[in-house]
Amino acid sequence: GGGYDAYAIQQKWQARWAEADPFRAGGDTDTRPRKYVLGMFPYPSGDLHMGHAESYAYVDVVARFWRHRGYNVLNPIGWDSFGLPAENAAIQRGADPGEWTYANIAQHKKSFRAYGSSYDWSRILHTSDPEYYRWNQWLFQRLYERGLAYRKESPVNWCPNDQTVLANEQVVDGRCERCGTEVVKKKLTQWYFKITDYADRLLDDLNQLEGFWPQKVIRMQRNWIGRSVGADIDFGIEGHEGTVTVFSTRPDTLHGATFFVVAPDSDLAAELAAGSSAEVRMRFQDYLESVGRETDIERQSTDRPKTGVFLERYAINPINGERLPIWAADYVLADYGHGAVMAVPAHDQRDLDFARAFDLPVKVVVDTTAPVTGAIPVIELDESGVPIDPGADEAALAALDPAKTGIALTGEGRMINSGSLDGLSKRNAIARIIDQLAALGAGRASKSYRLRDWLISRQRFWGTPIPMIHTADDRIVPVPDDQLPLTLPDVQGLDLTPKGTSPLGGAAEWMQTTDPETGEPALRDPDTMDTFVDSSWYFLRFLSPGDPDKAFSTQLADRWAPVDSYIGGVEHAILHLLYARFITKVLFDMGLVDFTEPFTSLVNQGMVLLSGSKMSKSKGNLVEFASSMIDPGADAVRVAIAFAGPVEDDIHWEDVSTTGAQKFLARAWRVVKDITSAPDVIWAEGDQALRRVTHRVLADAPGLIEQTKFNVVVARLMELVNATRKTIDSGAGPADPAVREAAEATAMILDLFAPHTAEEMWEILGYRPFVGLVTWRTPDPTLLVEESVTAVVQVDGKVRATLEVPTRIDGAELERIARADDRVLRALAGREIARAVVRPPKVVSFTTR
Ligand code: ANZ
Repeated sequence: GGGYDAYAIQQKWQARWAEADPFRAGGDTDTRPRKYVLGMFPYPSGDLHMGHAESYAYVDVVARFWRHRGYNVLNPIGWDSFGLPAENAAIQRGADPGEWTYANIAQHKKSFRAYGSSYDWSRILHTSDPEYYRWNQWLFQRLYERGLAYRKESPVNWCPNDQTVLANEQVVDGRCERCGTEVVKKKLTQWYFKITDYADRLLDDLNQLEGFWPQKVIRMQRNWIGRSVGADIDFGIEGHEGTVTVFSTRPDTLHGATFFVVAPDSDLAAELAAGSSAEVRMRFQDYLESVGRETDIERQSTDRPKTGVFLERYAINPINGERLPIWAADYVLADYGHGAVMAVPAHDQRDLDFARAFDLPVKVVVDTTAPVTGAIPVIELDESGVPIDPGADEAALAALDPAKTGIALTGEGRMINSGSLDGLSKRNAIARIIDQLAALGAGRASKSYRLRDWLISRQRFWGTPIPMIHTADDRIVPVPDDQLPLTLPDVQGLDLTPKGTSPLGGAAEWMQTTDPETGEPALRDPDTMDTFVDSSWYFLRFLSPGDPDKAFSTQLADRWAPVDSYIGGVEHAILHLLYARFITKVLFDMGLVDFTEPFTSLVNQGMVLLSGSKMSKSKGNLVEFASSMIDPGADAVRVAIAFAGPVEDDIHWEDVSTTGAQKFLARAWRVVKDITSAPDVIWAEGDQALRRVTHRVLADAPGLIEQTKFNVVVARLMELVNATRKTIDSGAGPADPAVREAAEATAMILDLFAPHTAEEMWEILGYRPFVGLVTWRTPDPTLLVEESVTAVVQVDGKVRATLEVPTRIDGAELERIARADDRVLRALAGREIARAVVRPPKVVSFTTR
């Protein structure tokens, strides 16, 4: 007797796995093909919740699947254990961030063991271990040598609450990604990684990922890099040495420029204002202060009134010598393009809004009523070779006057009022004007990117110390490689409360060092690195996590990397994935890896929601991972998650039935208990109908798993268990070989979702562990042939043909076959079918006129 005891089964198999460690990746001598399956490693902040339960359940499905398919699978786990959550928790509790971190990690490990995740437990890494972070420092030095790590003073995003700088990527809608505080700008000297050097490659290589990464992530990365193609144009400034350059995506509209705008917070604006009257200087100062309080988002918002200050200075249009008044206005950003624009109000909405607010002229240079057909315009020239005005429809154009309508003409058309450009299409006008500007030495084709360099300095304790030395004579030199790791000082006695400077600065002894070149006293850099540095290359460290001599082995990277299947949340669509892609390309350029993209395929799971919102501690709707498993058991939680819907969809936790999942598992287990045949039965002698169901599932499941349709596979397993039960109860009985065959297939496939139960079933079936290592059964093709029926085709009430068709044929297909049949065509003799009645799979009836 005895029922299905999820808890006992779980305990038993977790102990066996812990003892035998069966899921270690095979080493050098393993000749199987390889798969690297990786879940984004967790932050050890608090306990794991249902979002983790979901993500790591999917990871385990994929890892287990490839093992069954005969692959040598690498599926490691580690912790992204530096960062603000630990530091903030430590400050709140007055504790050591390390203690808090490692206590959480211990809890996580227990939870993953209790979940039955099939990790290679020999490869654990924690990024906060000196053995790990010394290689962040090594990486920093290599970037520094290549000119890819540099310091500069610039306005940075500053979170007044966390008292630290943030990368652009960590500012969401003008607020700190972590705490939601409004981010302000502050001028600081900081370390940057020069990711902009890789902008084109980061963008172009996204094409390779098309079809393997979610469309949404590719799109987000493209937008983030934000490449714009256009021209740089140099304008002279009256009373100013040299020229000022603007970036424009519409150099074709140069003749339509009627004023010039500089970002108020740019050096140029300050310089121009300084050369102006006292009154202008005062107005400019006031304006600058008010702009300093605005976020970039506010500044770019199109629906707020335009503001600005006329600087009483003039720019000179290089193409026609026109004087353009120069304004400082907040809609122009200091750190995009060159921080200055030529304003073309007729064809740019922002410029038009500004022109209307300050009564500036509007000059139309593109006739958007003129049709543009094809890429090559026909330009009529007069006898002196000047293009004849293509004849803009004056009335139609007048109706579109942007000065009156307030709507900028952004569409395609033909150039007008533009001298020798008149009549050209936009594309050709752009090519022509760039040539003309080049001839004048006043412009050239150019690109601009939204992407900024990656700011990596953080004024916090719990991170990788930046391995640089500031010498007494103001040089900045790297900590020599043989002095790495540069470990964190003891936290005892350090004040971690955020105050805008790094707590490491307070570690007086630690800060003192010597100049490696002169031996003179020198100071360390007190900042730590953004933790996204840690996660930008960790997938390589998993290949040899204990290596004391190098960050990773090129030879092992050749063997295992890139990651075949990467699984994690869409919240990492930009930051982590972009940085990892960048560092991978740098490592490629260093000759250390032979690939340029780190993650061959990417799966983003949906979120787990409770009452419609994302689970979080602050909302009080958090279901903790460990407690979720107590009652139904780990297997039921995993099955319920997999069954809840497509991987990429959100899961509404209140709709998820772990009870239903547990019942299903109990049913599967009972089938096995009821079997009376021995392992050596001859399957071919079993019930054919059940055999067909079994082999169909064996044949279909691999494709479904590869398409991450896990829910469909669970549904098919449920059908298989039901069919097996039916055969036991009403058909050939528990001794039928087909029943055993079905149960064995069930155990093997169920291992993907409910590994404890599957192992238990496998043992009851008379086999030695582990079902997790069993090779997928090859379906018998003769059992996959569709069953067929005879369909009849009538024409005007007379049977004209019979067809052998699959039982599961649909109406459209049946009608198509009937219409194409020779005998039917002969019976129709050219007459048209007026009505078709189709009843799949057996009847088609055509009526002619
Ligand atoms: C003249 C012009 C005429 C423009 C026209 C557009 C339309 P994207 O596509 O985002 O790259 N611009 C350049 N630098 C800027 C800055 N620092 N802050 C705000 N705006 C800036 O936009 C490029 C266009 O944005 C540039 O092309 C420039 O305006 C403006 F009919 O130049 B354009």
